[in-house]
Amino acid sequence: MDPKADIAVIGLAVMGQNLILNMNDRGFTVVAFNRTVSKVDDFLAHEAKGTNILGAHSLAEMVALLKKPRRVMLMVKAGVAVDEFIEHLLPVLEPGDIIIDGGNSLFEDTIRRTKYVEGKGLLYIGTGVSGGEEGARHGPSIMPGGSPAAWEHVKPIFQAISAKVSDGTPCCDWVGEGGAGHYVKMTHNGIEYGDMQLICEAYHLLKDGLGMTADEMHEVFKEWNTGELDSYLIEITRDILAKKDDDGAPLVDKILDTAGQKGTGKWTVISSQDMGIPITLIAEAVYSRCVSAMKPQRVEAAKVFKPGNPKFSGDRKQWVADIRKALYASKMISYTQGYMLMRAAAKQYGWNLNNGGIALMWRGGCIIRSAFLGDIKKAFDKNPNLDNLLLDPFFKKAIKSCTRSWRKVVSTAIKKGIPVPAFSTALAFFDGLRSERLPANLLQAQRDYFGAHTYERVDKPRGEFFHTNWTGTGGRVASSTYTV
Ligand code: NBP
Repeated sequence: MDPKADIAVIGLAVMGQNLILNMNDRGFTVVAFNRTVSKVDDFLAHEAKGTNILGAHSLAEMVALLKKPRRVMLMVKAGVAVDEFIEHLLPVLEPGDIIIDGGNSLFEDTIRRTKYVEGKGLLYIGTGVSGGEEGARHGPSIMPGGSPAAWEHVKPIFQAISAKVSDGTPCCDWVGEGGAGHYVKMTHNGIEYGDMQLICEAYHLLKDGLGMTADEMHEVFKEWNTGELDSYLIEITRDILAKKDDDGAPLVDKILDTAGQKGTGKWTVISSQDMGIPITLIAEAVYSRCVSAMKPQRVEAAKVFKPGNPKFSGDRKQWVADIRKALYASKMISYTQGYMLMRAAAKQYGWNLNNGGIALMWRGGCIIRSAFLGDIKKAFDKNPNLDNLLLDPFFKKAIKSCTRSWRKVVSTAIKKGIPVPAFSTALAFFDGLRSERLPANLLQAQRDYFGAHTYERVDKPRGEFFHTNWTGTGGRVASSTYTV
């Protein structure tokens, strides 16, 4: 067998198959393998028929077909399947060869695997791939991290198959060492949860607050997709609202209102807790899916706590404009929080993240692609060390122009009993952020009262800690201080 293949892809489910076809279209020779080997022949006989794609029936056969350094990409279920394949691959590969995990792996696993594989003399890449089936086939957003020495070997393939922005720049660049690629992909998915929840809350307000039909809402989202909210998720919402079931009724109305999740939103929130970064909007988006899944309890509670009239009064056109602004402002908060998280993670794990590059990678191909990410890219181009997105002049002005509508929408939704957890947590975060003084002075007093946790004083330098014997019966010993 001639070693003529540029790359091997293991895993012939939806992502693997489409990435292989994409690589083939770009002129790369790909060898396909799958745990259930019969799927290789099936793929060659159908989807890959007439292409240059090769099939292998064993790992040894696959490896023999690869040019050196060998590039082997796993597109299998995240978790043990990746560890198992690494164990099977190590004996058949050589030092300098590259194992790539393109699945949605937890970044901590990628940190561990990078070290492990590098320890065996090979190189490792953990890469986020976003865009679903369509993206994988025609151009995903690709976020690679891992062993820096591997990048030059995968760069030509990854950048060729990735989505491109309008000037042709690929939505794929090196993210950073170790688990950086999967961390950025995880944050992308968390932001995706947030964007979807925001759109769902806007839909809820239009539907119940304004009593709009699916066709009317289709027109609203169509209009929204032409401006600052222009994005893939608004676009598919527009199309979903126009879709009719066989009986001519809107299909969306027939879909059970219980949301599923695969865990990447949860991972983002867990990491934010570890890092002490408030990504409140993504957290609410994850919890909102959990609330939606409590359908039987909701049905019972709805009988007991009957909702009142949810209808908004006043100018409908104005309400639509206000909801649009509330959505835009909340979205700015969500991305601000997401970038705060990535910044903290980069500091903690020693990654040199390129914030503008991340916006560019997300600009096309992935589920959160939007015009908005172009504005974020510009903000980081102007100031690569921007601490907080809201402090960029463009976003400062943009959020100021939305606050009146945002407060009106959130307060009216609360009065009318329409849940808007993401809109309202975004506003609460914004108000917290712009409060020079928060009530945490009282909180520190409480902590010191019951646990001798100490506090700092406004009239003393930072870093000096005080303890008060609040009751006169406590001891003189304070608890140690630490920050979570
Ligand atoms: P799946 O996540 O459904 O995985 C299917 C593949 O994993 C098959 O090749 C299957 O082999 C293999 N596999 C399983 Br399942 N358990 C295995 C095990 N214990 N050992 C070895 N192989 C095993 O496929 P997918 O939806 O194409 O996703 C692939 C990866 O890409 C996942 O990590 C996913 O989270 C990620 N991703 C998916 C999307 C999407 O939109 N679907 C988007 C972005 C990223 P078999 O054929 O023998 O069962």
